[in-house]
Amino acid sequence: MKNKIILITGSTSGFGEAISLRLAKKGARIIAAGRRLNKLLKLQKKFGLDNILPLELDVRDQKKVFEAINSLKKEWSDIDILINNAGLAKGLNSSDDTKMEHWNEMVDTNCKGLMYVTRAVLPTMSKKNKGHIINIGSVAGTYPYFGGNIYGASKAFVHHFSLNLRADLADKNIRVTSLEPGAAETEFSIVRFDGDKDKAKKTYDGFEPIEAENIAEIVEFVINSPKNINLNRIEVMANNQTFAGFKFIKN
Ligand code: NDP
Ligand code: 8X3
Repeated sequence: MKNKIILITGSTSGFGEAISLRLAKKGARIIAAGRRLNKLLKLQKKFGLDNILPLELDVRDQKKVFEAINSLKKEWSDIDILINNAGLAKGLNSSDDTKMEHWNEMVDTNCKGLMYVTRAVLPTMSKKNKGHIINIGSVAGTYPYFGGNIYGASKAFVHHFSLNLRADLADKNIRVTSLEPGAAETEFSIVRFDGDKDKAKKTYDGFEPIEAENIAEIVEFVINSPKNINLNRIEVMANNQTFAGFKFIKN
C-alpha cells in the first residue's frame, strides 16, 4: 500500500472519504476527487501535501475529466489504482412518476462519469502492464426494488462494464473488481431525497446499516489480495438486509 498512487472519485463523503482516510493512513498517496473542494482540502490538511492531492472534479464533464487526469504532475501521474466510487441515486418513485432530470443525473454520473474517468486513466495502466480498478456498484444492480429503476440499471451497468473491462485488460495485468454494497448510512439518502434529512434518516430507523468504514476495510482487502487472483465481484449487505420476495398482484 505504501506510496501507491490511488485515484478515488467521490472522496468528499461516505465510502470515498472513509476509503481515502483508511488508505492514506496506510501510507498510500491519494488523488482525492470530488466537487466540494473545501472537503478535499481538509483531507489534505490532515495528511499533508505529499499524501493527498485534492482534485476538484465533476465526473460528468468529459473534457475536464481528461484534462485533469492528463495534466497531473509527474509525481502524481503514475496511477496504480483507480477507485470509481462517485455516484448517486435520485428519487425513489415509480418509473411513471419520476423527474427526467433525476434519471439523466444518475446516468451521467454513475455510467458516463465512471466511463470517462476509467478511459482517461487506462493508458497509464496499460503502458506499465499493471493496475487495479475497483468500481463501486450496488446490490441494486442485481436485485430490483420499487423505485430503484434507473439507479439499479446504472449499477447493473457498473457490474457488467467491470466484467467487460476485465475481459479486455487481463492480458495487461490489470485487475478489475466490482464491489457491490447494500444499504449504508452515508449522505446517499440525503442526496436521493434532495436534501430532506428527516426522510433520509427514516430509511435507517431501527436498522443497522453497513458503515462506510466496513467498505473501506473491504477495499483494503481487495487491494492487498494476492497478485495471482482477481476478485471479480464482491456483494455485501448489512446482516439485517435481504432480498425482497416476489410480489403477487391480486384482484
Ligand atoms: P455519498 O453521497 O456520501 O457520497 C457520494 C460521493 O460521490 C460524494 O463524495 C460526491 O462528492 C461524489 N459525487 C457525486 N456526484 C459527483 C460528480 N458529478 N462528480 C464527482 N463526484 C461526485 O454516498 P456514498 O458514499 O454512499 O456513495 C458512494 C458510492 O457508493 C456511490 O456510487 C453509490 O451509488 C454507492 N453505493 C452506496 C450505497 C449506500 O447505501 N450508501 C450502497 C451501494 C452503493 P461531491 O458531492 O463533493 O462531488
Ligand atoms: C444503495 C443500496 O440497497 O439502498 O446502492 O439500494 S440500496
